[in-house]
Amino acid sequence: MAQRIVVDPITRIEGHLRIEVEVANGKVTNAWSSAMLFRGLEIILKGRDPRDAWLLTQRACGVCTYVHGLASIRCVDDAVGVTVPDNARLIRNLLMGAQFLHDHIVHFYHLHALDWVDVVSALKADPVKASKIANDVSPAGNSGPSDFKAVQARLQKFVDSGQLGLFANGYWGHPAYKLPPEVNLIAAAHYLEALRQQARTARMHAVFGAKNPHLQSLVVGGVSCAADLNPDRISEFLYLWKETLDFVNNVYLPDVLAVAGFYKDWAGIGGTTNFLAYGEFPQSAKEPESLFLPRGAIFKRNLKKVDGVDPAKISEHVKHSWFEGDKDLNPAKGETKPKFSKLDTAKEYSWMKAPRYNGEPMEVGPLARVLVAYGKGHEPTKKVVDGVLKHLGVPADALFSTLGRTAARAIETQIIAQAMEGWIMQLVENIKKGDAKTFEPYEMPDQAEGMGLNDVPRGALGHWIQIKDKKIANYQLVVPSTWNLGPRCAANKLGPVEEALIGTPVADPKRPVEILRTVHSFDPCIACGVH
Ligand code: NFC
Repeated sequence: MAQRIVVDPITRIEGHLRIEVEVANGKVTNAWSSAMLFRGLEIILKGRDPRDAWLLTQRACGVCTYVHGLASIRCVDDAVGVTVPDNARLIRNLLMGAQFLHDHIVHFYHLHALDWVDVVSALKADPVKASKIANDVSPAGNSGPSDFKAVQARLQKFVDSGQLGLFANGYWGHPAYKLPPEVNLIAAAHYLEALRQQARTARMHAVFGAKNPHLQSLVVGGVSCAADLNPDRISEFLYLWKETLDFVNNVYLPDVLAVAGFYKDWAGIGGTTNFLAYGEFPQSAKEPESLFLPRGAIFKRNLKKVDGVDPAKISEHVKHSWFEGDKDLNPAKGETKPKFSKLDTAKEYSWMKAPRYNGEPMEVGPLARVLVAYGKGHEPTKKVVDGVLKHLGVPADALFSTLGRTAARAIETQIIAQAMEGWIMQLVENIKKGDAKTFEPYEMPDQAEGMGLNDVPRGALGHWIQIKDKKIANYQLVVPSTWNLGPRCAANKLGPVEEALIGTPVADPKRPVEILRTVHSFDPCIACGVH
């Protein structure tokens, strides 16, 4: 007989998410994803100066702290018709690159790893054996047995105190955990190391953005950190970038591969059907042609055909959401009229709208970006993806899964980190030539429309603005977590996370760690998603 399980709230995410599933014969047969908070940024923005929109929208989130700032600035750049100088493009790319590195390291170690790693089991590990395994996985990332012993002692202290602190309330000892104690110990040690590394990585934002979270250096027409284009600041950025790149190469990617080797069954669980990437990192003023990570849409998992993206095909549905009406609107003409009733999975059950592309639900995020790039034959992506598939001994089809999504995030972290070196060097070359321009003047029109498309850690992000009398007449955000975690649409098609959950095994309905694995693999941010 089918049984309903509710996980509310899902923790180790940003914001408040409720997941309800139906389980029959040990597998999920139906799922509902509910965002349980409302923000109202689109309403707050009305009537304000378009130049302030980025400061307000950046507050949509403290995790992807920069991305709404950039989406908004690009949207207003588009509305006023300004092309930013090369240095501004490069600084914006470097800040966005730093955002990806920070976000993905935090996601893997601090938000997702404990779905796969049993920290309590690490107490049983042999530190000498752990060090030997760590050496086989990545000699450069290895610590000696005494370091592993010290980590074990720290963990033992947590356990003995009866207060597991940051490891509290895990499903420790659950049969779905498959790692040997030594690999659990390595991962637990790297969890702690990543806490230090993410703080270092975040400092890249402080170099050209004054602080993190919520950077200060964007302006319509460019960037305002002109005084920071000097050798000291650039070297500081370069140092932090190199330290992070080493961590990604020697610790993060090897850890993901080592853990994935024990969970290959998850290469057949948690997949979706359609994928959308706006692409990111313009390499010139020409978009989308110059984007380092390409733009594209994939339907029915067909990697041989990557379609272009037409923003006119985007719409947001509200039939199953707590909003007035039942129109499916393109965001250029979107509306935000909240109307709460009650949670009813047969009717309305979320504060998120349901974005659709050409009427279809689309997964966005690392997996979508990697698939689009791979399908388009993007060389840096092909090289890393083929290496990972070969290492794990799985076919490309394995990417359409929970494991594929988690691997794609690590894969793109390495690809983006490597590409950042070129952008830093271009900046240096420009300055050496005497080009220090960071801003292009513009006139605010009385009336205009604009659109800013970004691809950000959790996926495709778009902002749309209408300006009237030099003020914001309408503003809409269509956000990665809304694409991934939104509810059913007018045609009752499931949202991507709802689809991905179908077929997930659940060994113990009281401790549904398997549900967390798939939900966390999307790295949900409900604060962004409801904005
Ligand atoms: Ni918050 Fe996000 C932005 C989301 O749009 N979803 O990367 C993104 O948060 O993390």
